[in-house]
Amino acid sequence: MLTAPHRRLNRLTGDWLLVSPHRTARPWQGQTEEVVNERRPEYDPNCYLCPGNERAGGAVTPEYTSTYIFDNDFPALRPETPAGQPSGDGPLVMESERGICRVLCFSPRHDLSLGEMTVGAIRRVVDTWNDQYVRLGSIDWVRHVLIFENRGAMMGASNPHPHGQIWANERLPNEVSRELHQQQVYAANGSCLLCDYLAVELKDDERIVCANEHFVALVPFWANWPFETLVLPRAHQGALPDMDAGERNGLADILRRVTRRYDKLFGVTFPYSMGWHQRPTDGAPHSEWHLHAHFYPPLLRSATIRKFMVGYELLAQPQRDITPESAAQLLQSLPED
Ligand code: H2U
Ligand code: ZN
Repeated sequence: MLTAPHRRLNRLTGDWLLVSPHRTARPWQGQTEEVVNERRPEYDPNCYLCPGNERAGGAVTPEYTSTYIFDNDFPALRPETPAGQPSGDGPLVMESERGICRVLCFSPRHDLSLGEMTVGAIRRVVDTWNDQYVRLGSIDWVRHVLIFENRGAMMGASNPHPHGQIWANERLPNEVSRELHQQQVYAANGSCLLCDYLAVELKDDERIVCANEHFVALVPFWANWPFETLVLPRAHQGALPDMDAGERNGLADILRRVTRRYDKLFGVTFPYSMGWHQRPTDGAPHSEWHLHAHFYPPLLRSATIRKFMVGYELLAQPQRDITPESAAQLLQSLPED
């Protein structure tokens, strides 16, 4: 692997990433903070996601025992928005956008994170994701369903109770459009981008974090965030409904293992944004699309020192010092229990 400064192509987005491996030795006099690792109660009377509590706006979260899904009380998108009308061809362009925003509680327990739940409990989260993808995706105007989780205050999560969000909308979001284009271009040569990529990763065995019979978690060759991972099925599947019961258990297992490793890395519940990229629900078959999840964690070198996407990253292109290979080795060396 190159030790000189180099750039790598993100095959999923088409973006270049700058890698500067020699720079990891530079002195650090930046941000340092105290680690606060407080234990949360199983039930918090002030948490709007705990069973039986009132939410902002007056709705009451019921006494749920497994997962619980509800329409976001402060949705970014609304289903009743009128269908989009482009506003002319001048420099100012806008369109209305319809959508549905939901919140999913992973567990009634306030104190658990995904990695602390049992495989069986995570499987119920997987089944709820699947059910929501099918239901929302079958609405005629919904072309894309994004299932994601913001974990930790550092990533903007509003509450430590284990939960995620689902946004379904009328048009493909930017990231998904880019990935769709890249996968379509690659598929024109007769094979799947992520199937081919996974085969190379399994052969190289340099960036694999953990794997089971059905899923592989790895630090992508083109990873932008220091401890970014990509979780993908070994089989060519485009969305959660393509998977059978055994594969869904495999998915629950790999999610538990990845998040447990993350939590061990700096000794804190690891902050991240995680989300599923599934095939669009626009009615086309999308045989080019390979289901995957991205984990984007902001931490760089400790529980509080994060990577900032500033300066060069904001104005030019992403850049990293610690290589994807060394990040993968670190994550791979951690225990899961
Ligand atoms: P985040 O923690 O990822 O921000 O997700 C929590 C969502 O919960 C957020 O989108 C919604 C917020 O709008 N919410 C409710 O729907 N009801 C509430 O009582 C508070 C927050
Ligand atoms: Zn709670």
